[in-house]
Amino acid sequence: MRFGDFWRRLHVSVRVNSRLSLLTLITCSRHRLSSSSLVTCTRHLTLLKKDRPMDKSTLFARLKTQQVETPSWGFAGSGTRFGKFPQPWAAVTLEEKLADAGIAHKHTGILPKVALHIPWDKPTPGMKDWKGVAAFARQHGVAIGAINPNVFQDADYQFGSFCHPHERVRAKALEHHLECVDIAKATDSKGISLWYADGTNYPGQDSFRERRQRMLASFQKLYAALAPDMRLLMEYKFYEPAWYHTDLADWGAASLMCKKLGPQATVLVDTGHHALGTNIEWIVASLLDEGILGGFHFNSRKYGDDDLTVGSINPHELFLIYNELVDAENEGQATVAGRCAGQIAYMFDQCHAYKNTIEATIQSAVAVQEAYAKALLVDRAALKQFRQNCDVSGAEEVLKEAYNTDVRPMLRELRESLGIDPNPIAAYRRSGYAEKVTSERIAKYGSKAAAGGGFQ
Ligand code: PSV
Ligand code: MN
Repeated sequence: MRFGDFWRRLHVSVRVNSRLSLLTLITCSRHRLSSSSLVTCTRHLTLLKKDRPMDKSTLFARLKTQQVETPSWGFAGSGTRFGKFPQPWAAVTLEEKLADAGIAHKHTGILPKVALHIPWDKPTPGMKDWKGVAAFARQHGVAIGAINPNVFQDADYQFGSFCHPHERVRAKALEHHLECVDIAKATDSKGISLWYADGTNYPGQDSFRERRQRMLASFQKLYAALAPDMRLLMEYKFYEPAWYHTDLADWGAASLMCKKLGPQATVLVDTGHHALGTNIEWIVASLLDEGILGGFHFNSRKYGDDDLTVGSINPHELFLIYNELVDAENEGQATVAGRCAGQIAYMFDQCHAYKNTIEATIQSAVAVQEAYAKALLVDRAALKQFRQNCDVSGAEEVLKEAYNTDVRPMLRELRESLGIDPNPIAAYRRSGYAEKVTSERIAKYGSKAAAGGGFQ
């Protein structure tokens, strides 16, 4: 068949029955089209929007399952490592952080939990204790998410926490972790989120292997204290604040540690914790395949662990990550990856030194919704077929087709169906909440409110 005849036939077949989209794709690929003809092929695909791989009600049902935890510290004042800036709207107490988190959830509908960082977060006198914290959170429409121990600020941890050469320091770090397990029990939280600044700054400073063994021994004691429905979410990061080596530098180190501990130990991917150019979506796929991916800290970065608003720098990367997650989710209980994907704790980990904290949180929520929606739109049957045919551009075009879809109208409709304003940032600005808390907090803390507390 001549090429022109092929396209004429294809065009007719598309018009006759839009349900032929998969067939169309397969035909395109069977005919080994050149890349320029694939562009035309893709143009034809755009005619088939009605024939999306997922129908609207399934798509909306899936989107409604999306939930992300906000970090309490994301509502607090912050700055750079060189200084802090006055952010008069920033929350200082845990009550204020939870109230702000409740507002971010109210405007997005996908942020129902708040991760706590201990001891940055403490019950206020009005809350009395950790049960009171959970009750206060509920009053603001949110629940308590992962509990983050902090073993990186106290002077005792200068040379490490779980890896420290001194038993006294390791015991102190363990005690703090056990306190966090108790906090999780009291607040009905199911996750202990772990990150270690442990590492060395100069060659020869300490034994790599001994540090690793000390860390494992501490983790084993922590693991033994977990409730059966709790999980460890182990974060890795390749550098900072240690500049020579880091004890949990990458997903391999974290995975090995988790495997030694048991099924309640899982790896957490913080998108800012990789060397530039690292293919994070491949790491995500690998961890899913091993059934060991436990959570995410989403944020954006340009250079290092920049903690910028999700989706602000590389939304395509976020889409590719979600593409792997959806691929696994679609397998449901049938595979290790599918079961793993169903249990992931999604969180943001970012600070907002230059933006209103709640607006940045809302922007992040919208960014993950868009990435997830686009990933759900990937025509997986077509992708599979193109892959099978080793049709590289065909497969890539399937992803581009989904990525380039404007999902904003769909998400506006979704929000309306949930009784939420379709434009969350505008609704938040109209609500006057920022002005209200800014004047209240200036009255309470002065005009330099939250200028000095880091993430606290
Ligand atoms: C470390 O850079 C990290 O990503 C960990 O999750 C910490 O707990 C958090 O940032 C503190 O901002
Ligand atoms: Mn993190």
